[in-house]
Amino acid sequence: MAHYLGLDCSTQSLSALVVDAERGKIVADESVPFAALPEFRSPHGFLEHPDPRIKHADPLLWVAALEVLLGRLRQRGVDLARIHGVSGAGQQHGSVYLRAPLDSTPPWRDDAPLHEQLAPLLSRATAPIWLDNATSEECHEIAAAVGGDDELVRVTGSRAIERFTGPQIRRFFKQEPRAYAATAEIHLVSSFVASVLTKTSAPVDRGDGAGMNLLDLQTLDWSPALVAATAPDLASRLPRPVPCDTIVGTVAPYFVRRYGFAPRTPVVVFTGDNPSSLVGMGATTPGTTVISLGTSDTVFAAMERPRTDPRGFGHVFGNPAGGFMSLICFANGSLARETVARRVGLDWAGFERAILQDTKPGNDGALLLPYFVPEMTPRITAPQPLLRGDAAFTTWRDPARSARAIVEAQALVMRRYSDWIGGTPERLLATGGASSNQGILRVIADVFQAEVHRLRVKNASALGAALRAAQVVGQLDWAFLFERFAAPDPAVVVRPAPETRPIYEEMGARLAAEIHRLADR
Ligand code: ADP
Ligand code: XUL
Repeated sequence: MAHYLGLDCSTQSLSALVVDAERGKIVADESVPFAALPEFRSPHGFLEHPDPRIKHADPLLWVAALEVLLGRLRQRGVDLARIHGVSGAGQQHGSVYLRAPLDSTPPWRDDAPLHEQLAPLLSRATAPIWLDNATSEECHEIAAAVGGDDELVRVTGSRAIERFTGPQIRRFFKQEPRAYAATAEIHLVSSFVASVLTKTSAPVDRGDGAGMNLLDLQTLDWSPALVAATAPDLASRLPRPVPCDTIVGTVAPYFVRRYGFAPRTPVVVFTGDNPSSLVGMGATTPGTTVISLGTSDTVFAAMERPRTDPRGFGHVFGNPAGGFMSLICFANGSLARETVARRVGLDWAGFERAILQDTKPGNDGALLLPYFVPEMTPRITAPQPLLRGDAAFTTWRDPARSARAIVEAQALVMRRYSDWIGGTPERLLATGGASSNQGILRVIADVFQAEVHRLRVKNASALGAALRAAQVVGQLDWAFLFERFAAPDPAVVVRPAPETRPIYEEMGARLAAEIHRLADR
């Protein structure tokens, strides 16, 4: 039976999912949290920096994690020779800077870890990731050069966005012009990991490329005006944008020797973690809204034609199954929930109980604005968690209401800022690490007044990658794959309580007024 491997290089971990596509079975599900590689000093996937706006990761961490992950799969008895095709996903927007294409380097040796052999290839030691927020100036410059943010939205589906790759490239060029000059190729996280796996210069998937402020959604190619506005001679440094069903190469001999892949195993272009999750959730046709509760919280849905957010916070990316997807991203997702849980001394089981048993919708008037790190939706550059309520609540002495408060506020902002993607959804699909928390799903169902479903597989992004490999290499159609892998878990359906509707309408209005005071103009 043909097996397919999906990889997901996300913010805090690298995961693998192996599927037996025809039999509808998950053969292996393995993950390496970056906290398990302490030598890279990135327990949450990025390096500490004195400037809180700067969030960079060491790309070699991802290479080291890939080796640990493949080693673990082997140890668990997964026969990688049975893999007929590989694809993958990466956290979006992050960029990796190389002195030379990987295929121009001498054959990789087996006597030293790969990340050590790749170190000299980096023209920039670190990769800015999507949490980085340091490029406001560059965003203004790029927008001004092309005639304003409205023009950027028209061409790329998003205004100039701090975490997007174009502004990040511009900042690098301005701050380190010599290192920029020494850069031959600039990759997204997705195309970097695919390049490593194939030892080639892998192209960029258009769907993920749409998160760079560089791709023209009409031509599906780099926009000459934006490329010119971003940095000199950028065109020659960007990989080609290709459709999502492109086979970009085969697994490199190094991985064949070390981990037992069959020679010439095909690799399908890697995409962004959100487009990949759209596939993993079986949500590639319009009508279902996905809420992904990972490091970031995202809300997204398939759409046939690009539609843009009138408030300017949302984005348009490519849908791997054809057409486009809308996406809204909230930086204060899991890390904000974790901060609250830690501050009031709750583990996740306690956090869940606090919501389901110890508090009630509306939280007796308590409100907590969830802004611990700079937020992109809405734009808040000077974040501070804001607490409104009685004295016990506002001094963090009420753990149960703190837990409910952060989740209620997050769900309310998700609803408010996703209203443009197509009315009130009847059905939501939840994924990501925090979707295993029933308390969180309950609040989301009540706030959206919609049924929340969850899939059996937790890692939708890695699953989406494996399914894309099966669709392209195995020529299996989407309906066949979704029926087998993306059916919601019938045991997890959270139905909204209709009596909570007015409570959340009132609370939503209060929250909007508070946000109005806090958000940048
Ligand atoms: P990413 O793909 O962005 O790296 P994941 O989707 O793997 O993130 O989610 C990781 C996050 O899930 C952790 O930061 C943690 O806060 C959260 N998480 C895990 N289990 C629970 C739980 N039971 N309740 C709430 N949050 C959880
Ligand atoms: C989407 C975004 C994040 C990253 C990390 O625009 O920035 O969702 O893809 O998951």
